[in-house]
Amino acid sequence: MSDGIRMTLAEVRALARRKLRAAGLAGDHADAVAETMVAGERDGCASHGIYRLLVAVKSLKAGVVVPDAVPVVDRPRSALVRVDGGGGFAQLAFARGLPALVEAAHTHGIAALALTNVVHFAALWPEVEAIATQGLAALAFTPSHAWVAPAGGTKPVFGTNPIAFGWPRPGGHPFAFDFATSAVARGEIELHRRAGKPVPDDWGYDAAGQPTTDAAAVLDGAMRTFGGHKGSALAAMVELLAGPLIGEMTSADSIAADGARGGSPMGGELILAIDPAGFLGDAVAEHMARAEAMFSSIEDQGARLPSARRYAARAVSEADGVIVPRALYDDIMNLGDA
Ligand code: NDP
Ligand code: PYC
Repeated sequence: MSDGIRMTLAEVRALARRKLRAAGLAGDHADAVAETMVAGERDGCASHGIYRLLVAVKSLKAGVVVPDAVPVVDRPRSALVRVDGGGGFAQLAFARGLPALVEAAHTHGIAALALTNVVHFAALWPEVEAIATQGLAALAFTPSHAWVAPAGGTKPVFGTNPIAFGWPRPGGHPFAFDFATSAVARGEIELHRRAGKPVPDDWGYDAAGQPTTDAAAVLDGAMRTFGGHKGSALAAMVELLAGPLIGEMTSADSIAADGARGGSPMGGELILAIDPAGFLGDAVAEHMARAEAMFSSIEDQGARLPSARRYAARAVSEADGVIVPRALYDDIMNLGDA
């Protein structure tokens, strides 16, 4: 096949692990990081699938990430869980904090998990999905690097600052969404640049502050928020909740700390988990049914739920595997082996 390589998910997982281990990442981190890349590729999220191998290896080679960091979990209050990731990738820190977050949410009705001192390059929906499958509503936020101009400006202040939400559904996949507060994830613009494709002229500005369709010029200039002032305010909220509130870096701090090494964002993530039984007690089933009625009223008119595309892609990938673009596959193979 000339334009892509078909791979099973097991092959994608093995490839990701091998390349991460070859780049010096400890085994437990390599396993956790590989899982999010497999999840992205499996669910048709190209910007956060196996493409992220190039990004993660770049961070490892640049010395931005501590390859053998040991996450340390503590409980500053009984409903608050904190994991100091020790400068490692966020995935293992999340995995180490998840059981305590779920337990605290079931105990108190609501709980928060702060990841600090982590390097973050991943999508957030695997995290809210993992929490929602345990019967909890979930919200997650993380800043990134200052790449995005506030509405009304043209100079980067915010990160691409995703917000993710998960809602448990009886007998089915959770309702979930996960999106950057920028017009599009930066990874999507990077994929346009790699493919030599123009971007829409409302995705960003060049370094002179002019709208442009040149992907490379947007990457060197400033991205735009989605929804004008609304996305801009949400981006600021993410900076505050997953930055100063948990003693962590803003996106401006992160890009300054990177010092032009080109690594992934450093800093924190805030994750909230809410147990519906906390407010509802025995009436949970009745009110969850009302949520289901709302989902039906969306779908019954032909609109789709967020994540419906992703779950459909998942079913196909699990049966047939995925197709990795040839140029990306070649770049991954050129990363070197142990
Ligand atoms: P998209 O615009 O691709 O998707 C946003 C969400 O909207 C998804 O949940 C998607 O569901 C849903 N959606 C899309 N179209 C429709 C529709 N027609 N009807 C209903 N729902 C719809 O996301 P972004 O480009 O903004 O972000 C991509 C990823 O990048 C995210 O996973 C995010 O976490 C990640 N990211 C990570 C960052 C980090 O710092 N770690 C920074 C920025 C982004 P579906 O998937 O089913 O299409
Ligand atoms: O695509 O904007 C992005 C992104 C930033 C960090 C991880 N992904």
